[in-house]
Amino acid sequence: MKKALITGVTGQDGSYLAEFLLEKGYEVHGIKRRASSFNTDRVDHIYQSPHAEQQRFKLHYGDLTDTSNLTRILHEVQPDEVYNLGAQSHVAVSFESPEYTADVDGMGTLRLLEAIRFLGLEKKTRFYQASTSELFGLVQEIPQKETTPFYPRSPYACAKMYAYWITINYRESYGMYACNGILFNHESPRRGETFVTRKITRGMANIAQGLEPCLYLGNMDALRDWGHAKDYVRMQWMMLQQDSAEDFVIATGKQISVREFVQMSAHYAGMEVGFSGAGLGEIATVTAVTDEAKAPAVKAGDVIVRVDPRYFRPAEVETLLGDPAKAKDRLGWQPEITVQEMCEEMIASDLGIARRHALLKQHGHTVSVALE
Ligand code: NDP
Ligand code: GDR
Repeated sequence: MKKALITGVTGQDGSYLAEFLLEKGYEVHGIKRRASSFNTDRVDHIYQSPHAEQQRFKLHYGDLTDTSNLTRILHEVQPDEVYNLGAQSHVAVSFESPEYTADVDGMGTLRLLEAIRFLGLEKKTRFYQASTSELFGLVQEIPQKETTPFYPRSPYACAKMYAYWITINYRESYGMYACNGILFNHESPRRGETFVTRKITRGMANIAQGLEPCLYLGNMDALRDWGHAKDYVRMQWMMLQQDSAEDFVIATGKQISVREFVQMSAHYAGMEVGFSGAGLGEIATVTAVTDEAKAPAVKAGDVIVRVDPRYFRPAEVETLLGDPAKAKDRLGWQPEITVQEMCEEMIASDLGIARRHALLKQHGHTVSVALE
């Protein structure tokens, strides 16, 4: 039985990857951070009791800032594959906590690679690094592919740039099977609530159900190449099953704006919206309610989106569009879920949550619906 170790197992990708590897018959080990309350929501459905006879999913307390902890876990597990998905992954937050982001996202990668080498696992353990389209930042070429020059635009992207190169350096210096997946944005109902797609689907659902009057967003013009996390974790595994380690861009090859994602989300939540004004004064107004069962709390004329400069970033990545041709040609990988299907799935999930919250609220319970 192959063994995999996933850092960031409690995150969006970690949870989908753990499911995927368990289905493939792996023994899956995950590193979770100690928190003052449970933080395992995304993996609770695959949790296996340590008292069960054949436990194939095991969680270890750990942190990417803690070298001795990482070394001990690697020594104990002796994994065939390590997926380094753990990170302070929010670009805007990286401007608030640049040093911590560098420590976790940059140095954390080095700590893992060096622990693998120190333990003499460099010929056994294959290593996947969660690299990012944010490396392209101020884009130098459209669309972006494996050979496009980088121009990082945030502390997050700068930290990930170090991680990208140190992964290649360990491959070239020590013959490790270590590779980078340069993944463009990927989302799902499990996406963190403060990333823009989830913020929008959650916002539309809450507004439709009368839990919030209005959603506040930043740069509505930003263009992203959005795929589904389920498609992308499959590719993370495929990258570790090749004869030799290589780096791949993973993307859909299509992009839409934040504004278009708002329009699509509103549509699946039973509302049509129109945009007016510009810059800080831009608003989205409901032009029609198409499904009253989904959006009982909204009427035509309601303003449901406004721009708030607090969500602008000190340096912005305006446009990202990936070219996944290498992944398709070499590995036969193609995304199966479109952005429309993904958005519909996210809205369905968030409407379910919003309905439960609305019901609780009706019965006098306090519910947290903050849209941040
Ligand atoms: P999430 O933010 O959902 O998950 C991040 C995970 O990292 C969580 O499990 C989190 O733990 C964990 N983590 C955070 N800090 C530490 C730390 N100090 N030590 C150990 N673990 C830590 O991210 P995604 O699942 O969306 O992304 C996975 C990886 O892929 C990240 O590295 C991200 O930067 C990268 N990436 C993501 C893309 C995307 O569009 N989703 C695109 C390209 C790259 P906790 O649950 O306790 O917070
Ligand atoms: P990103 O994702 O920065 O691309 O990083 P995010 O969803 O945060 O932002 C995408 C774009 O939307 C604009 N935007 C807003 N963003 C947020 N979060 N909140 C808002 O209110 C808002 N309004 C507009 C942003 O300015 C940006 O242009 C994600 C993360 O998963 C990274 O870890 C990963 O590496 C990259 O994707 C690829």
